[in-house]
Amino acid sequence: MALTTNKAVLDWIDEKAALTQPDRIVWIDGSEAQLEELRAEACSTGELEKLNEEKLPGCYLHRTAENDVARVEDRTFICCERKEDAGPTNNWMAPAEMYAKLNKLYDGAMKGRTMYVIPYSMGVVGSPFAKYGIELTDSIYVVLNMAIMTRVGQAVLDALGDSPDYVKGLHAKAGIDPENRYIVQFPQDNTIMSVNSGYGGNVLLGKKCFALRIATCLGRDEGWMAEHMLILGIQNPAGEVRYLAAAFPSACGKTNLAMLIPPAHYLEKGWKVWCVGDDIAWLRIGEDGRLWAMNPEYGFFGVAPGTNDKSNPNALATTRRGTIFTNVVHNLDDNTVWWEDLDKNPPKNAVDWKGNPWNGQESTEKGAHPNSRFTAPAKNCPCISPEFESPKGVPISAIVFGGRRAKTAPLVYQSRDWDHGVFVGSVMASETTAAAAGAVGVVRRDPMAMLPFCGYNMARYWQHWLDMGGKIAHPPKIFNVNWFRTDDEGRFIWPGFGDNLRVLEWIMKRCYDEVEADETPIGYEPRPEDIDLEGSGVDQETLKGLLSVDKDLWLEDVAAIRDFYVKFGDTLPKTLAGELDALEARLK
Ligand code: OXD
Ligand code: MN
Repeated sequence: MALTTNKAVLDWIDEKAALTQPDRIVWIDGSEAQLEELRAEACSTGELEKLNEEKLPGCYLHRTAENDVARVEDRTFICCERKEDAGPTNNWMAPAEMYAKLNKLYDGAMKGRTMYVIPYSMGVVGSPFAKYGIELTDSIYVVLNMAIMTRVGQAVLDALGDSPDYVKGLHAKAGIDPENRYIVQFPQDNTIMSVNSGYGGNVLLGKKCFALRIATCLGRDEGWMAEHMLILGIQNPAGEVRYLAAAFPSACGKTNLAMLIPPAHYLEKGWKVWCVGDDIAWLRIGEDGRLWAMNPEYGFFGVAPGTNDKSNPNALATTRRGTIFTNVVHNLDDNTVWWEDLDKNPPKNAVDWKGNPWNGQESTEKGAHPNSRFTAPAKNCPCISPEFESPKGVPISAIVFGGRRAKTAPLVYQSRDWDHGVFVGSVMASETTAAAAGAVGVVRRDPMAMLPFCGYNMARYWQHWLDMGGKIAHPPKIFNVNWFRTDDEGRFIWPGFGDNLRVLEWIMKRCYDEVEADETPIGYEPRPEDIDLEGSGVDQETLKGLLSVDKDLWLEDVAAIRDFYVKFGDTLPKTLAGELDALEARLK
């Protein structure tokens, strides 16, 4: 039975049901009883496996198809009327053409299946900052993941009332055919269509598709920002909590930073770090003229391999109950899960991510897929912020950009002002590591870590950033960090992980005018004596090296940035071209 009388919602569902032809339609009310029934049904068909209730209460294992293990950027489209509005960094097709193509793929795709109607909220239900969506899907796995990642159910429909203002999402697994897999955003219709995939990043439509791609367009039109950023609160010994939002390309330790545990010396003094979000921030200007950030999600969709008691004990603790694991190793001895680098004791009697028998003591093959995931409730996190459910979010003092650079970027620098900070974000880059296929050390530009997530022309998105700067009375200060400088043997110089708090402390002091800085051609840098190194194993000389700026390397980077900017032609904001010229002049 329908859970709403909202005509816009009912008409749209009728239309999509006529297209996909499911045998039945089930509305997700958000109750634990209904979710429990769905878990049982998924276990009975093998879609999920129930894990050891004592060791991992409420946890389940799922395997995707082998050809369906990651986001598919080459099959992700932004469909607006004019190609130029999608910009040079997005795949584009005209909406009419894409709808025609997709409608053929959805035609009868749910025959013999159930269509689940998931009403969900990005943000606290009822908050003026929340936005609502409805995802139609034929996958119980999607329903159960959405119920962890977002707030779902009747309360969302009640809050939506009769309004047609919601984001429409249609997902059908169809044949999981990679040749016909499409992840498509239609910003003008607030519509998302995903077909032929069952992998989280492609099918949990609230996440990248809505909260970033569609939301960037909403933010542009409504005067706010949707960003691929973690949100962190840093509590100093005086008990005062200051917040930052930070964007990093993948493989830069974003989840680890979001759940950072302070070094012993800081813990003794009374420092604490609170996680508000690990992936997405919606930023709005508050009545006080500051920028406020809220995490629109309700859970974490984290990469499992590499998560362990040392790298991220908070993330590991978060996954110990109510979690869905995807494509990890199944340990048959005690019906638990394992992944590479969880510990040094891989199970012998196990099943790998492909569903084959696997002996971790002997096999040379990886047991878990490198992109295997946990979907875990944010509230499980031992350091989840008391402000996590705050309807208006938290006030942001600093925005931090980062990347993985072996030599160029120093440990930390502060931008000269907002416009220069936008420039710093627009040229964000990371060097490829041996972990990824392809050449090592190749610089990939990933502006604001948004390259695959910006729902419109990236150059106009930069202009939106610049425009926002003019509207925020008390804008956050903007910084860049690089935890990944290496020595001549290729070893990391900075210890990273919890020790990154030493840098964040300096950043926060800068935001509150509590510390001086040295002006350099690239921005403001710490005086080495202003970073607390006690117990870090790093001495002041080494820190000086980490803060050094090699002008020749920077001039090479300036040339590379010019090449990158050329792609955007006339749409490139003049302010950014000016910032690049000014940087070059300062370096010379
Ligand atoms: C993610 C991503 O899964 O950025 O969060 O790819
Ligand atoms: Mn992400």
